[in-house]
Amino acid sequence: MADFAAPPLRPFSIRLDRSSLELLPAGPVLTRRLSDLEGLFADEAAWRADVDNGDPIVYTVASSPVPETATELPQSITRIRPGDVAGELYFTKGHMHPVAEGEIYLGLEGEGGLLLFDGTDIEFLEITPDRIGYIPPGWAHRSVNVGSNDDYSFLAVYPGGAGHDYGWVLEHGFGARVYAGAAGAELRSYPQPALTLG
Ligand code: S6P
Ligand code: ZN
Repeated sequence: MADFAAPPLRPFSIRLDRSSLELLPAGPVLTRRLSDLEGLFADEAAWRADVDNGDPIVYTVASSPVPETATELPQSITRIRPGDVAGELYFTKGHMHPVAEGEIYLGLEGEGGLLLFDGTDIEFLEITPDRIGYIPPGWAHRSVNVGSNDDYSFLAVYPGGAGHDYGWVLEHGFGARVYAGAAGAELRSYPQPALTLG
């Protein structure tokens, strides 16, 4: 499998292949199955049943060779499959950057949502192709595929020294969950009732 390049890097260009949605040259690819998302879905029994029934891939993260080291600026493409666990739409684990630094996401295909939580306030940004979502420092972020049939893919560009704190999410949650509703995706903040999106 391709690996990250070792600093110091020389200037180079990266091609975004529009048909395959790959970054070329490629770096490592991370695959997250449903079993990797333990403790994150609201309905734990339904999550367990789906894990036992094939443990599907929920998302992949394909990086360029630019490494996650301080002062570098890595990029990756996340592709989230369509699906849900008892109505709760497939999402990424979500994390906080322990070194408070910003990040941008650029929508590439499908319909996505960017759920943000700073421990108090919740924001939800709709991310479609060519739309950029800005993640300010201090906001935990999780991506959701809100489309019913297609993959949702986006390009992330982030500071290589920001780090990824997944424990913060297990401790604080996101303040809201995203479900498939009759009229589209529904953001259900807890403990408040549902809001219909779009
Ligand atoms: C990195 C950036 C993304 C995510 C990716 C997977 O800072 O936010 O590349 O790593 O979307 O999400 P997660 O929460 O599993 O890292
Ligand atoms: Zn991030």
